[in-house]
Amino acid sequence: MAILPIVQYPDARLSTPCKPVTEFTEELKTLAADMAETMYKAPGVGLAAPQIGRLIRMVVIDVSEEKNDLRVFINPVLSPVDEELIEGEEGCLSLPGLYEKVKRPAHVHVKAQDLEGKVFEYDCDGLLAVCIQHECDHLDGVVFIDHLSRLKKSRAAARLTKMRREKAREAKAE
Ligand code: K1U
Ligand code: ZN
Repeated sequence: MAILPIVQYPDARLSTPCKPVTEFTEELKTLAADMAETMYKAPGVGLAAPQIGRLIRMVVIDVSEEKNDLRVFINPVLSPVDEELIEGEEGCLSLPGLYEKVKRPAHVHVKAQDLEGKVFEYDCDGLLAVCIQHECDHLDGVVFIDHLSRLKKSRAAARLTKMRREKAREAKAE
Protein backbone atom coordinates (compact mmCIF):
# COMPACT_ATOMS: atom_id res chain seq x y z
CA MET A 1 0.00 0.00 0.00
CA ALA A 2 1.07 3.60 -0.50
CA ILE A 3 0.28 7.10 0.64
CA LEU A 4 -0.33 9.24 -2.42
CA PRO A 5 0.18 13.01 -2.82
CA ILE A 6 -3.10 14.94 -2.64
CA VAL A 7 -3.78 17.31 -5.55
CA GLN A 8 -4.21 20.87 -4.29
CA TYR A 9 -6.76 23.49 -5.43
CA PRO A 10 -6.83 25.11 -8.02
CA ASP A 11 -5.17 22.24 -9.95
CA ALA A 12 -7.06 21.68 -13.24
CA ARG A 13 -7.65 18.01 -12.34
CA LEU A 14 -10.04 19.18 -9.61
CA SER A 15 -12.26 20.94 -12.14
CA THR A 16 -12.34 18.12 -14.72
CA PRO A 17 -15.31 15.70 -14.85
CA CYS A 18 -14.17 12.08 -14.29
CA LYS A 19 -14.75 9.07 -16.55
CA PRO A 20 -16.77 6.01 -15.47
CA VAL A 21 -14.87 2.89 -14.36
CA THR A 22 -15.43 0.08 -16.88
CA GLU A 23 -12.87 -2.54 -15.78
CA PHE A 24 -12.80 -4.00 -12.28
CA THR A 25 -9.16 -5.04 -12.09
CA GLU A 26 -6.59 -5.83 -9.41
CA GLU A 27 -5.05 -2.41 -10.18
CA LEU A 28 -8.37 -0.77 -9.20
CA LYS A 29 -8.32 -2.64 -5.86
CA THR A 30 -4.76 -1.47 -5.18
CA LEU A 31 -5.76 2.10 -6.04
CA ALA A 32 -8.75 1.93 -3.63
CA ALA A 33 -6.48 0.59 -0.86
CA ASP A 34 -3.95 3.36 -1.51
CA MET A 35 -6.72 5.99 -1.47
CA ALA A 36 -8.00 4.61 1.85
CA GLU A 37 -4.52 4.71 3.38
CA THR A 38 -4.05 8.29 2.10
CA MET A 39 -7.45 9.33 3.54
CA TYR A 40 -6.74 7.78 6.98
CA LYS A 41 -3.27 9.34 7.12
CA ALA A 42 -4.44 12.87 6.15
CA PRO A 43 -6.71 12.49 8.23
CA GLY A 44 -9.99 12.78 6.37
CA VAL A 45 -13.39 11.13 6.19
CA GLY A 46 -13.44 10.81 2.40
CA LEU A 47 -11.30 11.01 -0.71
CA ALA A 48 -12.17 11.07 -4.42
CA ALA A 49 -9.92 9.67 -7.18
CA PRO A 50 -9.24 13.08 -8.83
CA GLN A 51 -7.75 14.23 -5.51
CA ILE A 52 -4.91 11.80 -6.11
CA GLY A 53 -4.76 12.72 -9.80
CA ARG A 54 -6.85 9.87 -11.26
CA LEU A 55 -9.81 11.11 -13.30
CA ILE A 56 -12.05 8.08 -12.69
CA ARG A 57 -15.36 7.79 -10.81
CA MET A 58 -14.27 6.18 -7.55
CA VAL A 59 -14.45 7.48 -3.96
CA VAL A 60 -13.57 6.07 -0.54
CA ILE A 61 -15.33 7.14 2.67
CA ASP A 62 -15.10 6.21 6.36
CA VAL A 63 -17.20 8.38 8.69
CA SER A 64 -16.99 5.96 11.64
CA GLU A 65 -15.40 7.04 14.95
CA GLU A 66 -13.31 3.86 15.07
CA LYS A 67 -12.15 4.16 11.43
CA ASN A 68 -13.28 0.60 10.77
CA ASP A 69 -16.08 1.17 8.23
CA LEU A 70 -14.36 1.76 4.89
CA ARG A 71 -16.78 2.19 1.99
CA VAL A 72 -15.74 2.19 -1.67
CA PHE A 73 -18.15 3.67 -4.21
CA ILE A 74 -17.52 3.18 -7.92
CA ASN A 75 -19.62 5.02 -10.52
CA PRO A 76 -21.89 6.41 -7.75
CA VAL A 77 -25.21 8.02 -8.66
CA LEU A 78 -27.01 10.13 -6.04
CA SER A 79 -30.61 11.24 -5.72
CA PRO A 80 -32.21 13.20 -2.87
CA VAL A 81 -34.59 11.09 -0.75
CA ASP A 82 -36.75 14.06 0.35
CA GLU A 83 -36.73 17.86 0.29
CA GLU A 84 -34.97 18.45 3.61
CA LEU A 85 -31.77 20.50 3.39
CA ILE A 86 -29.00 20.64 5.96
CA GLU A 87 -26.29 23.30 6.35
CA GLY A 88 -22.99 21.98 7.67
CA GLU A 89 -19.37 23.03 7.81
CA GLU A 90 -17.21 21.29 5.21
CA GLY A 91 -13.49 20.96 4.73
CA CYS A 92 -11.44 19.45 1.92
CA LEU A 93 -8.03 17.80 1.80
CA SER A 94 -7.40 19.69 -1.45
CA LEU A 95 -8.07 23.05 0.29
CA PRO A 96 -6.59 22.32 3.74
CA GLY A 97 -7.41 24.75 6.53
CA LEU A 98 -10.50 26.16 4.83
CA TYR A 99 -13.92 25.43 6.35
CA GLU A 100 -17.18 26.84 4.99
CA LYS A 101 -20.88 26.20 5.51
CA VAL A 102 -22.59 24.46 2.59
CA LYS A 103 -26.31 23.66 2.24
CA ARG A 104 -27.14 20.25 0.78
CA PRO A 105 -29.91 17.61 0.78
CA ALA A 106 -29.99 15.95 4.23
CA HIS A 107 -30.81 12.46 2.91
CA VAL A 108 -29.59 10.94 -0.35
CA HIS A 109 -29.99 7.59 -2.05
CA VAL A 110 -26.76 6.18 -3.50
CA LYS A 111 -26.49 3.56 -6.21
CA ALA A 112 -22.94 2.44 -6.97
CA GLN A 113 -20.72 -0.52 -7.78
CA ASP A 114 -18.23 -2.25 -5.50
CA LEU A 115 -14.69 -3.35 -6.42
CA GLU A 116 -16.09 -6.50 -8.05
CA GLY A 117 -18.49 -4.45 -10.18
CA LYS A 118 -21.52 -5.57 -8.13
CA VAL A 119 -24.28 -2.94 -7.87
CA PHE A 120 -25.48 -1.88 -4.39
CA GLU A 121 -27.71 0.89 -3.13
CA TYR A 122 -28.94 2.43 0.12
CA ASP A 123 -30.04 5.68 1.77
CA CYS A 124 -27.50 7.90 3.54
CA ASP A 125 -27.98 10.52 6.25
CA GLY A 126 -25.84 12.56 8.68
CA LEU A 127 -22.14 12.97 7.90
CA LEU A 128 -22.25 10.10 5.38
CA ALA A 129 -24.86 11.98 3.29
CA VAL A 130 -22.79 15.19 3.40
CA CYS A 131 -19.53 13.40 2.66
CA ILE A 132 -20.81 11.34 -0.27
CA GLN A 133 -22.25 14.49 -1.88
CA HIS A 134 -18.93 16.31 -1.35
CA GLU A 135 -16.99 13.38 -2.88
CA CYS A 136 -19.39 12.94 -5.83
CA ASP A 137 -18.99 16.67 -6.53
CA HIS A 138 -15.25 16.00 -6.94
CA LEU A 139 -16.10 13.40 -9.61
CA ASP A 140 -17.97 16.13 -11.50
CA GLY A 141 -15.12 18.64 -11.19
CA VAL A 142 -16.78 20.62 -8.39
CA VAL A 143 -15.16 21.66 -5.08
CA PHE A 144 -17.14 22.74 -2.02
CA ILE A 145 -16.37 26.45 -2.41
CA ASP A 146 -18.10 26.32 -5.83
CA HIS A 147 -21.35 26.16 -3.80
CA LEU A 148 -20.68 29.60 -2.28
CA SER A 149 -21.70 32.97 -3.72
CA ARG A 150 -19.10 34.58 -5.99
CA LEU A 151 -18.09 37.00 -3.23
CA LYS A 152 -17.79 34.32 -0.53
CA LYS A 153 -15.85 32.05 -2.89
CA SER A 154 -13.33 34.74 -3.79
CA ARG A 155 -12.90 35.62 -0.10
CA ALA A 156 -12.40 31.94 0.75
CA ALA A 157 -9.83 31.52 -2.05
CA ALA A 158 -7.99 34.64 -0.84
CA ARG A 159 -7.93 33.23 2.74
CA LEU A 160 -6.51 29.97 1.39
CA THR A 161 -3.74 31.85 -0.46
CA LYS A 162 -2.95 33.81 2.72
CA MET A 163 -2.80 30.63 4.83
CA ARG A 164 -0.49 28.99 2.29
CA ARG A 165 1.82 32.03 2.21
CA GLU A 166 2.02 32.08 6.02
CA LYS A 167 2.73 28.34 6.12
CA ALA A 168 5.50 28.72 3.50
CA ARG A 169 6.99 31.64 5.46
CA GLU A 170 6.93 29.60 8.69
CA ALA A 171 8.54 26.63 6.97
CA LYS A 172 11.30 28.89 5.58
CA ALA A 173 11.96 30.41 9.05
CA GLU A 174 12.40 26.96 10.67
O1 K1U B 1 -12.89 15.34 -0.01
C1 K1U B 1 -12.11 15.55 0.91
O2 K1U B 1 -11.17 16.29 0.76
C2 K1U B 1 -12.31 14.89 2.24
C3 K1U B 1 -13.08 15.74 3.21
C4 K1U B 1 -14.50 15.20 3.30
C5 K1U B 1 -15.51 16.03 4.01
C6 K1U B 1 -15.33 16.52 5.28
C7 K1U B 1 -16.31 17.26 5.91
C8 K1U B 1 -17.51 17.49 5.28
C9 K1U B 1 -17.67 17.02 4.00
C10 K1U B 1 -16.68 16.28 3.38
C11 K1U B 1 -12.39 15.66 4.56
O3 K1U B 1 -12.30 14.64 5.14
S1 K1U B 1 -11.73 17.13 5.18
C12 K1U B 1 -11.09 16.68 6.78
C13 K1U B 1 -12.16 16.61 7.80
O4 K1U B 1 -13.11 17.34 7.71
C14 K1U B 1 -12.10 15.66 8.91
C15 K1U B 1 -10.94 15.05 9.27
C16 K1U B 1 -10.93 14.15 10.32
C17 K1U B 1 -12.08 13.86 11.00
C18 K1U B 1 -13.24 14.48 10.64
C19 K1U B 1 -13.27 15.39 9.60
ZN1 ZN C 1 -12.88 17.46 -0.93
